[in-house]
Amino acid sequence: MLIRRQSSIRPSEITSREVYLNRRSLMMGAGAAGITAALPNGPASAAQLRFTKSPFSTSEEPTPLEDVTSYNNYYEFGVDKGDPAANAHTLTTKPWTVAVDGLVSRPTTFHVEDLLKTVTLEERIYQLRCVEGWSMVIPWVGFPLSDVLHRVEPLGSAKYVAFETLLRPEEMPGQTGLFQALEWPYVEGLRLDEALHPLTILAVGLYGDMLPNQNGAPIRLIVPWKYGFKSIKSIVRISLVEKQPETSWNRQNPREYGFYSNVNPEVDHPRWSQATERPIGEGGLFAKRKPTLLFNGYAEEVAHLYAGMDLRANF
Ligand SMILES: Nc1nc2c(c(=O)[nH]1)N[C@H]1C(S)=C(S)[C@@H](COP(=O)(O)O)O[C@H]1N2
Ligand SMILES: [Mo]
Repeated sequence: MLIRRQSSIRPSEITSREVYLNRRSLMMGAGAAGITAALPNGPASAAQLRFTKSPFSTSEEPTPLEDVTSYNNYYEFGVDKGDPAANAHTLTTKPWTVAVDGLVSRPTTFHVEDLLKTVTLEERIYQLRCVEGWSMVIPWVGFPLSDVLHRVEPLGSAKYVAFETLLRPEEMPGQTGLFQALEWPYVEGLRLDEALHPLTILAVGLYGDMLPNQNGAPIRLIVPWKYGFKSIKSIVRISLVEKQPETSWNRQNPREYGFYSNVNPEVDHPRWSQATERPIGEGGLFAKRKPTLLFNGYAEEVAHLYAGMDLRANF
């Protein structure tokens, strides 16, 4: 397992912290000048992005790139943590379109390449808390989901946003075979106000480069105050809808995974406590667990969205 994982990581992906920090300070300069274009595609590590710094970033130390790109959940490529890094290189991410449709005035199919020319990319260093009880700190590069939603002009009847991952069994080995962990395509959803919240982003990169395939290339959702499975990868469709949409993990086990899935140390998973988490990249399995925070530490920004709601009933 360890051997397979190591051999699947290109040496170019293993950026030392020092190199990353130098590169980051260089790019901060470029971003501040207002340049927002993405460089041409190629191997992930060769396609650096330009972005500005965001006040929404945490000051926590980012998890090493090596861990961020080798310890993944992406069931379309297998259920083991090393499977996505080993298998996701088969995915063709160019060309790629995202259809934004449903209850909107201007349904639009965006080409990711074109979209990148018209958005202002920001680096958002966010906490990621998986429902399984581990966490990372990841420097994403992306832009607010609201940018795209505003462009299609949601109708008054739109109350929720539904997201869909690519369905392509030819390139996604987890979507074929006898054992199917989930129903495909992977689907997720947010309430419209959650989707429009400034912390909610579409990420196209991490650590300054284009997203590696195992992290959801070329475009994925990041909702930092919710358990990681809400942050759906490799999105092909975003639909504005009236009713609460179905979501993959809720469909699979509604007792264990709710629609909201806000990080909450006081609402345990039926099979384990959610009070603490194991930071990945800090001493492996022997890392000291740290307390999990309400809304993953983003309570000040998002608690108002749930005012008056019973967070136990709406888990
Ligand atoms: N399409 C899709 N999106 C997905 C998943 C998945 O299996 N398929 N796993 C989720 C889970 S459980 C987590 S914790 C995060 C992990 O993101 P990362 O691998 O970039 O850290 O992706 C989420 N998005
Ligand atoms: Mo997760």
